Amino acid sequence: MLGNLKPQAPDKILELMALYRDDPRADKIDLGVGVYKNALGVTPIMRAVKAAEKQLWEAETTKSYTALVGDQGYRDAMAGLILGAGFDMGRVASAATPGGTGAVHMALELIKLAAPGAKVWVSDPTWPNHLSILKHLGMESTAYRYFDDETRGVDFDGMMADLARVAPGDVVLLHGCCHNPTGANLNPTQWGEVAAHLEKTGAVPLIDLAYQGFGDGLEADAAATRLLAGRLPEVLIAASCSKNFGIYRERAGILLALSSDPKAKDLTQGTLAYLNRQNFSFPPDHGARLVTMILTDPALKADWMAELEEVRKNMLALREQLAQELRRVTGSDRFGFIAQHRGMFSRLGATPEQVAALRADHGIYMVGDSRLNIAGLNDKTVPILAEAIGAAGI
Ligand code: PLP
Ligand code: TYF
Repeated sequence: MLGNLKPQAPDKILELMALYRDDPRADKIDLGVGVYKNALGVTPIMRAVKAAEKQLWEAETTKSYTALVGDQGYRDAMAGLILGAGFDMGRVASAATPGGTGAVHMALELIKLAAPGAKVWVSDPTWPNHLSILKHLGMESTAYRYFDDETRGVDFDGMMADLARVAPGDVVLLHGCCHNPTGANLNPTQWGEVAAHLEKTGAVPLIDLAYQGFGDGLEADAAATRLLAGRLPEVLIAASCSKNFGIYRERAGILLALSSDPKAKDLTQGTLAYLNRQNFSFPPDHGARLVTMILTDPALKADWMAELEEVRKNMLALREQLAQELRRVTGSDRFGFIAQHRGMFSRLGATPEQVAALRADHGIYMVGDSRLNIAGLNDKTVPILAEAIGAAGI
């Protein structure tokens, strides 16, 4: 039986991690996988997470099962973080999931149950796992234009022209902030136009929110999600705690499913419990519990927010420095977009050959589509990268 399996295409980002690990060069630079690293190249455990873990170890009296959709306290705290304190929580069905990936997966399964033929529109490009999960679930997807190869910003006219073809009940997958892999994001006016268009067409947004707090701040990064949530009758939100709490391996995520009708909300809540049970039964609790403790304890929350702000500002400073170094090396402003992009990633716009040359000649690892992880840099390696980009003629 098992011999009949067909090999599956490997994840290129994870493959790159292995290549980097096996490179013996001492001065290699890892700009591949989307994990935050400080100036020492360490992915730290955040102070508030350590403190909450200590408290939890003292106070936790049982590891018995929670609920199929996870702990109520976690779901409330996350809904508040994402949707804001004033939101009508009566509209929100939710389920804790294993990471943001689990939330994306559950959202797509929910769509499949509710609207079996629904087509899912995805940005070109998008996070490769969106496409592979859609394919795995046998769901139809269509790409909409998103990235402008010339300006390295959003091709908004192209995007809206493509989305003009969405049908009622189609789903449009949007990155709530910090687009992965490009780093290019819609401005508030453009988000308003997207909201109006979805309202007019009756298409449902699925918002992937994996980097809240990594772009312009916790509130600003949730603004587009809140705008859509406030204007549209149905909205799906798949959020991750991996990055903004730095708890990647704990697998904490959440799916929020908003409806405007109490009967639909109750049906959705029951279906989320059903779907969790079919897939993995109870979701992981440890990371979710730490998140709940942090979000509900004013001192822990203040410390977490302060550290997240340091992380965000560090990435912004690296963006400014890299744009400036590239201005010096190339004598032009054509890399100015790096300072405009937000989040961990920027797509440079280099060819696969140029990306391969950076790796072979300089030990600089970025994803084949020329996505680089800004957090993989520090103030010493920024000039080295800028020189290498110049030498590769990018
Ligand atoms: N969505 C996007 C766009 C991401 O980049 C990530 C990153 O890892 C995720 C979802 C989910 O991450 P995780 O499953 O590790 O929480
Ligand atoms: O895009 C990234 O690098 C992150 C981490 O299968 C990641 O989102 C990469 C690949 C993968 C899961 C997570």
